[in-house]
Amino acid sequence: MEAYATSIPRLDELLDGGLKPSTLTVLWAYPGIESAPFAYQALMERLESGDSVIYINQSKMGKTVEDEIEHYGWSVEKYKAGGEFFFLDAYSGLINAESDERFSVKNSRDVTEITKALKEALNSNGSGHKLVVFDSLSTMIDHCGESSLDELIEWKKIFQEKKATGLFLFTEWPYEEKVLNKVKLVSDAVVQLKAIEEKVILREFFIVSKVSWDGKTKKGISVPFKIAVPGGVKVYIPKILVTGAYNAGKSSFVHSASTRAVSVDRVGTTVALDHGHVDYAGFSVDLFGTPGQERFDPILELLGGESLGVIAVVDSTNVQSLYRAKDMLQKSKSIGLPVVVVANKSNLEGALKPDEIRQKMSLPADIPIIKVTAEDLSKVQVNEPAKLREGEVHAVLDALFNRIV
Ligand SMILES: Nc1nc2c(ncn2[C@@H]2O[C@H](COP(=O)(O)OP(=O)(O)OP(=O)(O)O)[C@@H](O)[C@H]2O)c(=O)[nH]1
Ligand SMILES: [Mg+2]
Repeated sequence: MEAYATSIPRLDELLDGGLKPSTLTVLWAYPGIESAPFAYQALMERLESGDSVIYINQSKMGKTVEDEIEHYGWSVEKYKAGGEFFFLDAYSGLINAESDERFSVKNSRDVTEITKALKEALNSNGSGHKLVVFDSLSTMIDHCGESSLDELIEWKKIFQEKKATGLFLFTEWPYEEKVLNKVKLVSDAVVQLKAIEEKVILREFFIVSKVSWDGKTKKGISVPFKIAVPGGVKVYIPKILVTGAYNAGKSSFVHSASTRAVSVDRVGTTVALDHGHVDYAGFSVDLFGTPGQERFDPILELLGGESLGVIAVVDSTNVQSLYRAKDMLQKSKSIGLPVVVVANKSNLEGALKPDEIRQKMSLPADIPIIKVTAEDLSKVQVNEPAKLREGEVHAVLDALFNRIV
C-alpha cells in the first residue's frame, strides 16, 4: 500500500512507510508535551515531496503557525504562494476577527461549517496527494462540544472519497473516558507522545499505540525524542558510553563521530573524559568516553550508569586491548546493554580480523564488530586523536542505534 513519509525519524518505520491514504492518524499528546512540531515536520516533508497540505487551524492564527514553522528552520512561504499549502481558518471566528486565509468559517463553534469548508478545500486543485492537518481535536471538543467528535465520521468519508490523509493533533486534557474512547475509535492510527516525569519532565518518547493497517507496522516500541530548534524531532539518546583500553582510539572515535567534542587530556592520554555530541541520521546523541588507564577504573562504574548503549573500542593490532576491553565492559556494568565493538587501527600491519577478535573476546555472534581506520595514515600523530573514516564511523553509529531503538 502507498505510504506518505513524515520524515520523523523511526516513526515511518513503525507505521510501515508513513501515513496511509484515506486514514486518520492522531498525534495524542499528554499535557505539557508539544505535538505541533511533529505535524510541522511531516507537512514540510509532504510539501517537499510535491504533495499539498490543508492546515485547519482552530487553536491559533495561521500566522502563528507559519512563525512556529520558521522557528524550527523551515518555511511554507513558497508553497503558500504556489497554492500547495493553505489554511482553513477556524480560529478567527472564535475571536471575532476577519480571516484573510483562502478558506475560513464564520462560526467556528459549528463543526458542520468546518465540514463544508473542508469539502470545498479538498475540491480545490493542488498538486499530489493531500494531507489535512487539524490543529486541534482538543480545541474542537472544547469549543464545539464532545458531540462534534461524531462529525469526524463524516470527515473520514470525505478523506476516503478524496484519498486524503488526516493528521490530527490531540492533547489529553482531563476528558471523560467516553470522550477518549471516541477519539481512539475514530482514529486509524494513534501516536502517543508521553513523558517520564519526576517533578519536571525528564524524558519524552513516542509510541505507536494503535495502527489499523496491515504491513510491517510496529506497536508499543517507545522512541525517546527531543525537539531541536532548529531541526525538529530527533531521536534522543542522552548517553552512550565509549570504553576500551589505553591508546585504543576512544578519543579518536568520539572526536570523529561528534559535531562538537571536548577531551580532557594530559600528554595525549585522556585523564578525565571525552564528551561529544552526535547529530546524525535524525539522532541526537551524547557520547561519553572513559579514560583507558587502569588507575581510573574506580570511575568506570559511575560513568557507565544510565548509559543506553556502549561502544567498545579495541586496537586490532594489540591482543591485550581485547582482554582489557572485555574487562572494562564488566567493570562499567554495561553487560546487557546494546554493545558494538569498534575494531580500530584495522589497516595496520598485524591487525586482527573481526572474526579473530570475536573469538579472542568470546563475544556472542549478535554483537557487531566493525572495522575502523584512520582517514589518512600520514596524518596520524602520536598522542593526538586521529580522524577516522566517516563511512566507518557512521556504520558503527547505525549498528548501535538499530540496537537501541
Ligand atoms: N594508524 C592509526 N592510528 C590511530 C587510529 N586511531 C587512533 N590512532 C592513534 O592511536 C593513538 C591513540 O588514540 P586515542 O584516540 O588518543 O586513544 P584513546 O583510546 O583515547 O587513549 P587513552 O585516552 O589514552 O586511553 C593516537 O596516537 C591516535 O592518533 C587508527 O585507526 N589508525
Ligand atoms: Mg583518550
